Amino acid sequence: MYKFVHIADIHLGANREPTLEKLEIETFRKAMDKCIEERVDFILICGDLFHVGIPDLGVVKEAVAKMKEVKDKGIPIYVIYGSHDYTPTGTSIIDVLESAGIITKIAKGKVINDKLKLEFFIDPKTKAKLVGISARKIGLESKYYEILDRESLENEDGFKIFAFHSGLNEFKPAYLSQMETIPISYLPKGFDYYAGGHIHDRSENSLPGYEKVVFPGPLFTGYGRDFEQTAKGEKRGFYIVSFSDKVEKIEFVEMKPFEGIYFEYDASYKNALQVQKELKEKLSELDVKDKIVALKIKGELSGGKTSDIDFFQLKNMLIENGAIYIYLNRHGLTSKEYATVKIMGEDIATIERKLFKESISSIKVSNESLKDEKGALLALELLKTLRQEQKLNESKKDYEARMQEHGIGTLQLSEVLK
Ligand SMILES: [Mn+2]
Repeated sequence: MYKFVHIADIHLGANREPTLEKLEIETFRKAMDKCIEERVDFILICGDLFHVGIPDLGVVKEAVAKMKEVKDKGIPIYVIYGSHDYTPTGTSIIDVLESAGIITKIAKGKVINDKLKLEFFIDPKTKAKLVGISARKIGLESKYYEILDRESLENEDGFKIFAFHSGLNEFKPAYLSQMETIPISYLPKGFDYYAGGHIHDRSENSLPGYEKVVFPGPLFTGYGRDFEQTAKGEKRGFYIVSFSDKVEKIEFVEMKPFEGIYFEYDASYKNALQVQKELKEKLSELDVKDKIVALKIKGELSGGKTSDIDFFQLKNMLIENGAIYIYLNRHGLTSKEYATVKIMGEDIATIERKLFKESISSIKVSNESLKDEKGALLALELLKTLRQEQKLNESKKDYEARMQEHGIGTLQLSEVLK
């Protein structure tokens, strides 16, 4: 019997805060050590290995050192691109690591006569046949699925794994109702295992023709919701799949990235002073030693401003009591007296998406791709591009040129400007 690891959404480099940065890479190292210890035959990473396509070299160095160790033990690492691994210019760290022989991309194919023909990659040791579709930018991969030649994939014999980085309509978590997903019928039928990524909730699913459709969820991310869920006790980790000519066992391996504690507080019908006092009392009673504390403060204050609550002092108190990091979510906290917040959401990404969606209808444009949902997605994509910081040793001129190039790439203007 053979074993492979299915892991996704690792998001290395998502955290810039030193404590979290350290925990993030440590969790990755532990996961890789577990793969070595379990003597798995190969590792399959279903997208979002890094948080951005061109990550900070510090995190690349740490990750490469560990992956090299895994590879030197005879365990190959196979990957597909995730939505975060994508860069507008086309070359991402994933491509660099493939050139260096650290990882192997398994999503390879060609468009022949308007049909996307995928090539199976055969793992030399186990003869498992892997094939997949990478994510590109938001939603764009659905175009690939529309023209995918499923028949030739379905007709192939042997032990087959399909890797993908997309949400599926049939298994969409409620909180992602706005996310663009694809119908499961886009995937070829009858594979032995469907290795998913992109959805940050763990799930094992099955439908006729599609047995064993699995999402491992994230290992450790910088997203607020993920932090809250982990602090609440949601298990993080990856799958070890044992197989012969079919899947024999699917086992979830927990990697506890940190000890967490979740605290939720409703400030409704209280004024800022009362809230401050009550929070101080309640928070001082928590056992926070060596834990990450996820605080969710919500509700509408009956008096005072939200800024009257001294969160800095509260955070400091928790740190003094031994907490290693405080994640504070007060996006849902408003004030009756100063009701200025119109857009609400769980985290920054949701707020941005809602803001763009709501604002786009008031803007007059003639170009179809700038309108409605499409326009909002493009705006989000552009924001993501423009958020990149100037790199150390990068001159202002080079930075400007890089941003311009990425901007043009994102807006797909290169053809127009040629
Ligand atoms: Mn992800």
